[in-house]
Formats: sequence, C-alpha cells, structure tokens
Amino acid sequence: MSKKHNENRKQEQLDKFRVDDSGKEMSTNQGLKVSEDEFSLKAGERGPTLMEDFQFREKMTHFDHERIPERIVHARGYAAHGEFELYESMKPYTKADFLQEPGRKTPVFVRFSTVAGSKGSGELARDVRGFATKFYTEEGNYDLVGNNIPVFFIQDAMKFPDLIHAVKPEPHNGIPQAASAHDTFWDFVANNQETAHMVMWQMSDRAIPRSFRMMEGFGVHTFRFVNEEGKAHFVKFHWKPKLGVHSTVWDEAQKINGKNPDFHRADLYESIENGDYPEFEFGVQLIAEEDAHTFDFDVLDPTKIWPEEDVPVKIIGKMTLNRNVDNVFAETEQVAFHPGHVVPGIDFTNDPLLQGRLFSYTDTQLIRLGGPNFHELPINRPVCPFHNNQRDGYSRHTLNTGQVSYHNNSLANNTPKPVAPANGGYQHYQEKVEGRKVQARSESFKDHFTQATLFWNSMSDIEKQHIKDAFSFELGKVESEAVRQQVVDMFANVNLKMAQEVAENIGVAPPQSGGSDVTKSSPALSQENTIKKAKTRTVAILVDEKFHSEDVMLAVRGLQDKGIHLEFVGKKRGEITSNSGNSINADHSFLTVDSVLYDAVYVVGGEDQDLDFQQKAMDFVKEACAHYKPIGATNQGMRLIENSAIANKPGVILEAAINRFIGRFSQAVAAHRFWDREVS
Ligand code: HDE
Repeated sequence: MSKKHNENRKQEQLDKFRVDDSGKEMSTNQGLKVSEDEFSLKAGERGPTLMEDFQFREKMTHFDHERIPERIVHARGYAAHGEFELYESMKPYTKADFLQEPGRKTPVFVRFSTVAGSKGSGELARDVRGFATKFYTEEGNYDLVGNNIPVFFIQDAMKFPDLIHAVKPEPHNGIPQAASAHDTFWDFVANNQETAHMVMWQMSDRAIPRSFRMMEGFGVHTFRFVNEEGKAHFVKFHWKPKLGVHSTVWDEAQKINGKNPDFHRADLYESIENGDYPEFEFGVQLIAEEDAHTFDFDVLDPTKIWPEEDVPVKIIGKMTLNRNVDNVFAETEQVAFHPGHVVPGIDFTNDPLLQGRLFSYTDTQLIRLGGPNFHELPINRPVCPFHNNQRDGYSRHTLNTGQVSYHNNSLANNTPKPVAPANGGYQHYQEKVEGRKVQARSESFKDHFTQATLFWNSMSDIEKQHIKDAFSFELGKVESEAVRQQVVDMFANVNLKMAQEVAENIGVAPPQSGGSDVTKSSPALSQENTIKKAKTRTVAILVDEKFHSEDVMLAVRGLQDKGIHLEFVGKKRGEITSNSGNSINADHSFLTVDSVLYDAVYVVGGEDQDLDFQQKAMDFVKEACAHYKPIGATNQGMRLIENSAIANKPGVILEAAINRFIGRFSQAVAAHRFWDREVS
C-alpha cells in the first residue's frame, strides 16, 4: 500500500481526465474532423435527411441518452472538493490511517442535497439536507453519508420505501413537488410514531437552512471505531460549521424558491469562487462498548441523539471546501456514496437502519450509473491502487492484462493476494452475535417521545413559535381531517400545549390528554446558542442618483473589511453617478433581485432619489423588516426610513456618522435576525 501522503492526489488524478475543448478543431467521437455541424445531409436542399448521415446520428443519439435516472432520494444536490485536516490523533480509538497523525490532510468531496424534491426542485424546501462526504484516504475511500439532522424518521430500513413514497408527490396527481405538507406524509407520521423526534427537527428552523455553509452535519447512526488492539468504541460523527448554524424564515424560504431556486448552490459556488472557503470542524462522540447500556436510550436506535452535555463532542479535525467542480454532471451527478465504503478502524453496528443502507446504496448505483463499473468514474476512483479479479460489465475502462482472473491460482503466483489485517487488510469487527431469527422491533426501541420532548424543551421561545407555525402550515395543507386529528393527538405526547395550539390553527379538536413529564433540555440543540459572525453575509446597498460618494465609499470599505459581501442595487443595472461626479456600477436592479436574497439591507439613496426609487426601496426594506433582518441607513436613505413605521424597531440602524454606522451595522449583520422585532 502506498503511504505517499498528498492532499492534492485526488485533484491530480482528476486533472488527467480534464479536457478543454476551447480553441480546438471539431471532430466526431471517432476522431473524424467535422466540416459541417449545422445542417444534416439531405437529398437536395429541400429533400429528406439521409440515413447515412452518421455524424447527425452520432450527435443526436448521444443527446438522446444524455440523462441518467436522478437519485430516488437526494436528487437535488450540489458539491465541492476540499480537504480534511486532522487536529488530534484518534490512535487510542481507531486504526484508520487518515485519523492517526495530527496535521495529516486528506482530499474530500462533499455533496449537499435536499431529500424529497426532484433534481430541478427549489432548494429552500422544508426538508432534511443530505451532507455526504467522501474521504479519499490512502487506504481506500471512506464515505460518511450523513444528514443535517442527527436522527432519522424510522428505525428499520424495511420502512424506507414507505416513508419515501409517503413524502414524494402523491401518485394519483403528482402533487406536491418537494414538500411534506400533504396528506400522505402526515398519514405516515401519525401511523409510524417513531417519526416523532425527527419530525420535531423537521418542523424546526433546521429544515430551512440559510446556507449549506451554515448547517451541522451528522453521521446519524452509531458506528464503531476499532483500534490496533481490536478494542472497539461506539462513535457518532458530527460536522460543526465555523460560521454557526443559521436559518431562513419560512415565508422567506418560500419566496426564495421563486426568486432564485438555485439559492443554496449559488451561495456555495460563489463563496468558494470568492475564496470564502466553507469550513466545518469534525467531531466525535465516543462511548466505550461496556458503557453502552448505561443510557436511557439504545445506542443502536437511529431516532436517538446522545445529548452533547452527557457525551461531549470531541473536535478532532477540520474540513475546508476550497474548489468547485469542473463539470457538474461528471462529478456531482456521477458521484456514488455508500455507507459501506469504510476503511480499517471504522466499522458498523447493528442499527437496523444502517444495516439496510449497506445494501441499498450499491443497488441504486447499478441502475443510476448503468452497471457495476461506476467505481472507475474519475470522481469515484480511490487515490490508492486497487486490484482484484472482478472483470467486464458495462463501460469497463480498465484493461486488465494477463491470463488470470480468479483466485486461488498458481499461474499468477496466487495474486492478487489478500492482505493480512496486520498489514492493512480490512477485517470485520468480531462482534459476538446470537439470537433467534425474528422480525420485530426491540423493546429498547419503543420510546418515541422522550427525546422529541427533549428537543422541544431545548428550543428558545422563538424557535418554539416557528415549530408551531410549521406544524400549522404543514397540517393546514392536509385535506383529511382525520389525519390532522391523529397528528395533533400524537404530538400531544411531546407537549400538550403545543399540540393544542396547533389544533386551534388547523380546525381540529385540541387534544385533552397527553403531555410529557420530561424536563431535561440540551442547550446545544438551540440555534440561539450558535456562533454569530458578519463574515460572508450578503448585504444589498440600495442606491440612487447623486448618492453621497465619500460616505458610501467609506462604508463599503469598512463593511468589506469585516468580510461582508456587498451588492449595489438600483432602479436599473449599470452606472449610477454620485454627488461628486464619480460613479458606481449597480450589480442588480429592483427587477432582478429581491430582499429575500440578502442577509441585510443598507439604504443609501441619493440627492436625486425619485418617487420610483423611494417606493421600491421601501418595499425592499419592509420585506427585510418582516423577515427580522438587519436594516441600515445613512444619508438620504435615513430620511426615507425615519418617516416610516419601522424607524424605531430593533436591528434598524439609522446613523449619520459613517464610522459608527459601520460598527453598529456590522454587529447587527452578525446577529442575523432580530426576533424581538414586532412585525405586522
Ligand atoms: Fe440514504 N439513500 N437511505 N440516508 N442518503 C440515498 O443513494 C437509503 C438515510 C443519504 O449526495 C440513495 O446514491 C435507505 C439516512 C444521503 O449522492 C439510496 C435508507 C441518511 C444521500 C438511499 C436511507 C441518509 C442518500 C439514493 C434507510 C443519513 C445522498 C441515491 C435505511 C444518515 C448522497 C444514492 C449523495 C442517498 C437509501 C436513510 C443520507 C436510495 C434505504 C439515515 C446524504 O441508496
């Protein structure tokens, strides 16, 4: 096994497959130079196209076959390359080579996704986000195929097709796209009550993230770390974004889907292009095997978290996403993740959800990528060499030489030969198992509500309000009164008052019994306690003719120094002249952007601002206000807002002194939202 440690190895490998067609002569796929590419071969200028036009047929046939099946779940996704750097050796717990030496860097590829929607659906759906990472280690690919929510809806893979059928558009009319707000999803929830905990997360702000860069990631299942001595620890994996965990509000999310359905991918792409590389710290929670039974939940149950206050998250490394893909189809679409792609030192547990996934992912690639050779696609190739006796199949690239393709053999000296565990060969953890063959749910998996209430208890008031609003929205769209009633009755087990308030909003009887005596909370679950930074936030500067040049330039410099990304928005795109005769270029007009696409608004205006500008700027500001966003104004912009109803609200910074404005406004941007603002 090669021990060459080179974090650029994946890039170097991919570079060999890159082709730049620009400036080149055109040819067919057979290398024949093409002289005419606009007109097919015809019998006479107005005659029929001829069958012998191989060039037309090649071009059209290739086009006809351009699409592959989209992923059955997680179809809508976006990815980037990066590197993972280890801070602290995990040697006491695992022998995984990439987790041994602090400072070691491993190339990674990460794909973020929504779950329910089709490949072209809006990215701001209320949904779970996929967070799948492929580590190209020297011992083979390790895939951590996680989500941004640490628990799952169901406990056994057997139910996955049912869950997904329930959330996808209903089969009789194909409605609704990328939405859980419909009868079949909630019917599934009420009749499969292990969903309770995850549904609480799904109704929370976690399901409408501001950015892929501002989400946590979780391995969800309990995995095993196994060290050199063969000792195992149970482990849960975490990604913690350096920018904190932040969300949109639901009204805003729905509008973003219309204004820019590519909002999340554009945010990721542009951040990387701008050099604002997204960073996530990698954390592990560890439980010694012998301690696994000391908790009030079963560590094999994927509907349970290990509260961070009970089992601390040890931060052991950092991932930086620093390179966009060259080609979305070749990389993002063809990447094939699989929880079964592990390396020595990382192993599975008997979590029945994980066990089922170990079958499903390869199976799905066979249909999606058209055969068993998808590991040869550039994005899926390991960076270390691989040899075995597997041969042939659709689209085989490798030219395996020689006579022998079987084992054992003598003609090739019995090679390729298996490698002993001591030399890096993978050996399954030798867990002792014993039991009758049964189809059953373990008794220890039957508490569905304790942690759902723990989650509820951990929320701030505004987060609780958002959860109630989300339930009211989602259930408000359910036609069946019986389903609505079943759901509120079910969630009375989480919190009676919550369920009663939701019932009032959706026209069903408030449940009279239920409630929970769980009082425990976990502050780590609330986004109120997250990291807050102005860095990489985007601010729209609304500007009109004869703006105050000196102030604006100062403010722009000051805010950019804080890492804030600024875009000028005017009545039209293009040049806008200042009071001193110089000009700026408006990046956008009120026609092409909207307040929902920004984190905050800064109104500058201008001496010549006309009624049209005033009206559009106020609409922009009012919407930002309704979404609790920071609003700043100087110069003529201040005058505009001073006379409006929003002037004295929290997070509205009206400040003539530019230096003070920069300080106060950037602090407001860092705060993200002003929930104590009353909005009508
Ligand atoms: Fe997946 N899941 N899943 N899933 N999943 C797929 O694999 C499946 C589950 C997750 O960006 C599919 O290549 C089953 C949990 C992500 O390419 C498929 C079960 C978690 C992605 C599949 C689960 C995930 C997938 C569809 C229940 C979080 C996108 C296309 C046992 C820990 C990866 C594909 C990417 C994709 C099956 C449950 C995460 C069909 C059977 C739990 C992030 O194989």
